[in-house]
Amino acid sequence: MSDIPAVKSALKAQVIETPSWGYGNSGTRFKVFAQQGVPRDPFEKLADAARVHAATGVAPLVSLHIPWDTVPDYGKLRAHAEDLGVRIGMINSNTFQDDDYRIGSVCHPDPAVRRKAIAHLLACVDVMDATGSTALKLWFADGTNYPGQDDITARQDRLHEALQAVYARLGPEQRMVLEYKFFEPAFYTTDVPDWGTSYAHCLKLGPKAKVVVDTGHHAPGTNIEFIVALLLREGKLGAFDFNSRFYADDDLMVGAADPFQLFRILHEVAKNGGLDAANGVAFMLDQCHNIEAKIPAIIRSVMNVQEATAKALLVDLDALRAAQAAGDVLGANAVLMDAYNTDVRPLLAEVRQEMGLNPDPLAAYAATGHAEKIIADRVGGTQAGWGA
Ligand code: LRH
Ligand code: MN
Ligand code: MN
Repeated sequence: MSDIPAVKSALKAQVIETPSWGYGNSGTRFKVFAQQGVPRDPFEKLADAARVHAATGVAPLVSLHIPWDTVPDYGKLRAHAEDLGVRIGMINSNTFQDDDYRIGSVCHPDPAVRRKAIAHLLACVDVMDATGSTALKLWFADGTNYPGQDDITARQDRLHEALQAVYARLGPEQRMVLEYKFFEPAFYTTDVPDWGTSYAHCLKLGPKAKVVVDTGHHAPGTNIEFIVALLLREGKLGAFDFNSRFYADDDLMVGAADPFQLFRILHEVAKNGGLDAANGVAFMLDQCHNIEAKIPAIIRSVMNVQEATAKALLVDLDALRAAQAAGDVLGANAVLMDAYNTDVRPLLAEVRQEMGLNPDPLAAYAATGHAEKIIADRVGGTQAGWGA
């Protein structure tokens, strides 16, 4: 049987980080649908993120993307976040939106382009210093489109050199996480296509470098929970970028496409100590909300992660291990399915009430009138950064 007070305190302690770009306008390469009331600058993105935290109580960190969230004074941005009751989370680098990066950034054959890309990554560490952020998130669009276009091995060497330069710049409390993605925008080779490549680089760099698992970055049918279990076992799971995919990097709301997969992932996390703060795994959303209202969609996403986490925490591990040891295939599967099929919404409502929150975060947000106020106050919101 599960220890309900322990489950509740784990749920209260969970931190889910929201992405600044999720609050801005976004779209596909076909169309960006502008919504009314979206933030016009990073300060307003933080204000919206603070609303998500106020409604859910578990989203105090906001991830920034540089240069999408460039401001003249990061100290001021940090103070603004703290005034709102939130903090700056991971700093995401961006070496994919400059003409110079047409055939790569840190893996580019021209050393001058590589130097420019590395300078950006180091500037991101400066932003960490100024905002109090403790993690740099790296994702590289680098790769090739045609066989023979560049040397696969030489590109790995260039990647290592760049990563090492950034690693050396990290302060004692800072770390870096390296994200992989199997394709897009490159279609023949990608320089960090999978967890194995990211892991190999992080291992070489040292303990401050870990792997990011973006749930949308795998080929269909990939067993993501296996990757998660393995990385946790090796002490190399740094962060999640949560989202849902039906086809490729869809960036839809986490838990919308496949809540069972999210549960299976969180079962591995919960079972293997990944929820313990000491393990340092960051639970981030990396989503965009092209056609739905953004703040409610982010609240819903936070709730989806909480529901999957609650179910994972309800797995009767003693019964599971006993069934596994006895070779009871159906019995073991039934233990897992019992937890998955539990309606955890009443439990989460209780958790929220005990935290002094409205048990229904979406209703709590709607009651604030913020949605109407931003439509009236903000004209000409900014784009999240891509999809123009
Ligand atoms: C790349 C990615 C990466 C970027 C974000 C905007 O597809 O997942 O994390 O920083 O999208
Ligand atoms: Mn991502
Ligand atoms: Mn992505």
